[in-house]
Amino acid sequence: MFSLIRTLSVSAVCSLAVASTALGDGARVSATGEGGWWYRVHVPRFCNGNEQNDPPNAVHWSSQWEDRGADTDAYLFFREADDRRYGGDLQGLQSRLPYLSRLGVTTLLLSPVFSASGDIGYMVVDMRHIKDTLGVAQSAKDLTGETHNPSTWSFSASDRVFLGFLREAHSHGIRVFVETLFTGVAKESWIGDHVLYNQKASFAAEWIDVTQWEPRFGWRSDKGSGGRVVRFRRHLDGLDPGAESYLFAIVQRWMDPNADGDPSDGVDGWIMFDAATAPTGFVRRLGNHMR
Ligand SMILES: [Ca+2]
Ligand SMILES: [Ca+2]
Repeated sequence: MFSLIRTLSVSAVCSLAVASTALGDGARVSATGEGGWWYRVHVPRFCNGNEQNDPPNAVHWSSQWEDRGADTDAYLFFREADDRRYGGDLQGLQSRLPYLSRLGVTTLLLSPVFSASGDIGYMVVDMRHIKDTLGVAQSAKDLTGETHNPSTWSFSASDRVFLGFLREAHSHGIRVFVETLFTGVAKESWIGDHVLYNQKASFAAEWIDVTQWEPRFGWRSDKGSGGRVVRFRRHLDGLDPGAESYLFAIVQRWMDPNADGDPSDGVDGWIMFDAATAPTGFVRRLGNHMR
């Protein structure tokens, strides 16, 4: 059984600078009627299993968060502290699966793992691939010839780390849900870039909620217009049909990675970060597609 969780606000949880957060302090699962423990993990802050993929501004895992060092100015300190990264990744999370299993965890709710700008992962750059700082450094560079056609998509080294993690989690009896933004992409995403440079000739020209082409390209975003998240164009009760097809293909890719019709090798559910603003028809079709 697959599940789509609509969540109205998880940003407060994700912005916590802590290693991990237990959902509801051990609340029993109720959404599916099964017994079990759901456990929320902010992957970049849970466990660093591979220092080779650390982002450049990563600090040592055991460093003291409150140590100001030379920064006596509180504003400068918090600005620097906000930019700190700790290098948590999928290898680290996988190494802790036995521990999570001993806790009785049956479902992991992961913070966004797809290629994204920033630390938290809601500025989605490319949902076709896993973020390299969570898998294998620079692995996205090995990908060539990919378009919006799913037949051109391949798996990067980081993607394969995630698929290995899924196998290992399932072998421990743990389901994996992933969170993401569905109704838009980062301006600097591969889709946003393609529209920006190709304008009306882009394959995604109709996907994006463009407010004007001339004299200056403008788009509707999560912050009105011109923000960092480029919104997919609304169409009837959903999103633009091309954008919906792309998103359905993304869901299929991660729920059945080897495309053999058996979903046991894929993710078990999704958390929809942007449920509050997602068109209801799209949410309904997305849920049906997952089943
Ligand atoms: Ca790391
Ligand atoms: Ca499969």
